[in-house]
Amino acid sequence: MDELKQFCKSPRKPRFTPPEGAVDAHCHVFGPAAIFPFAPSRKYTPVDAPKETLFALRDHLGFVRNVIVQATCHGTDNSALVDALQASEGRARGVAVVDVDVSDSGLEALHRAGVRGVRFNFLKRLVDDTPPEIYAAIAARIRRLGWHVNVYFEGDDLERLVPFLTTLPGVVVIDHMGRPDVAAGVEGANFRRFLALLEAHDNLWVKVSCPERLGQKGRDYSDVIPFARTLVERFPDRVLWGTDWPHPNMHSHMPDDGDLVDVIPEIAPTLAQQQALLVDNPMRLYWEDQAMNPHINIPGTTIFDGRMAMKGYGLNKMCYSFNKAGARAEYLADPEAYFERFGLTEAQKQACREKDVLAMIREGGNIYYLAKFAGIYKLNMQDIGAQQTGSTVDEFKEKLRKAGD
Ligand code: 0GY
Repeated sequence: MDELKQFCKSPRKPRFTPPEGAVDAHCHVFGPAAIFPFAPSRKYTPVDAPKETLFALRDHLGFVRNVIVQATCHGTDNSALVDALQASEGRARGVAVVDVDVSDSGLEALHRAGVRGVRFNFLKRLVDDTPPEIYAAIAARIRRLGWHVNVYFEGDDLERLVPFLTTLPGVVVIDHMGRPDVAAGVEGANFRRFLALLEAHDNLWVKVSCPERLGQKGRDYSDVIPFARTLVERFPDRVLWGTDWPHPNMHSHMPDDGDLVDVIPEIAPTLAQQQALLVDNPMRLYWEDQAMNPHINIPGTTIFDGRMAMKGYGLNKMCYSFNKAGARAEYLADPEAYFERFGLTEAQKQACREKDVLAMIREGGNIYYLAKFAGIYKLNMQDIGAQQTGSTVDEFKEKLRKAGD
């Protein structure tokens, strides 16, 4: 069937009302080509889908924010994306596509505009091959900014990509449920493998999006719903939802975005699931500074919440590895190489070098995992307590003894 170019110009008003502050976490802007020309290397040429139309759609569907993902037709020229972010009054964040030799100042400018991630695309019909080592180098470059990696691949490519995906540091967001073969059902081997992967790697997030591309029944999306629902039930804190507007490269039908919004209560039936999917999860990933954090101001206390868990992910994972004697020996032989392996930030590395437990906590270290780190250096609870209270070990012991009198 021929490619359908024109997106639905007057989507219906959805019956479902998204929760307050809802985020459409996967959509694009195209052009306008007269101002932001498409990339010469592109594999398709879409119709213009400018920011004004996207923002009007956002309001019409009952959403408040967008995450705009750089589409392949704009290559690594993120100008249309940046223009939309800057016009959004803080209500859009972006996922960019960058070359490995992008300058640090170029990355910082993207960050200031609102970019919070980079996208790696593995679909042959959309992009030429990029060697994994190039993607790995980009992933290393963006860590400094706290960005995540967004990956787009077909279900059949999952096995081939697992070794690469599981070595990426930080959060990795997988587009469109990893594009499962819907005909195989949720019990199919590939989807079960996908679930097992998410179970084993809690830095992997997933977009429960794109029923219009994955389904086999045209506008009836019922065959896709079990996949999305399973993911929302199993991983409520790691799922995102998006319209995928303006739906490039569609052949079967052009979706009405109102219909897509009405799929949400079927994949996330409870209010708690809807709140996590549409508000809390995207806010945590893209508007970290504004995400709900009711206990943030307890004086003198570092609150270990979801935000801190994300910040400390690499550090805690490293400490967890110390359960194995071989890992402990490897660490002691070359701590710097070991830090790199787990993608520690400079502040985390410095805290480890100085064995400064309080600094490690400030950098997202969870005391449960840090105890394993302390064990390596034969620090006991009194050594750590002394650090935490700013006293010597003897003073701390004396304090404990007195408290027991
Ligand atoms: C999507 C899906 C597609 C296209 C792109 O970057 C893109 O060109 O992502 C697709 O054709 O499946 O997420 O928009």
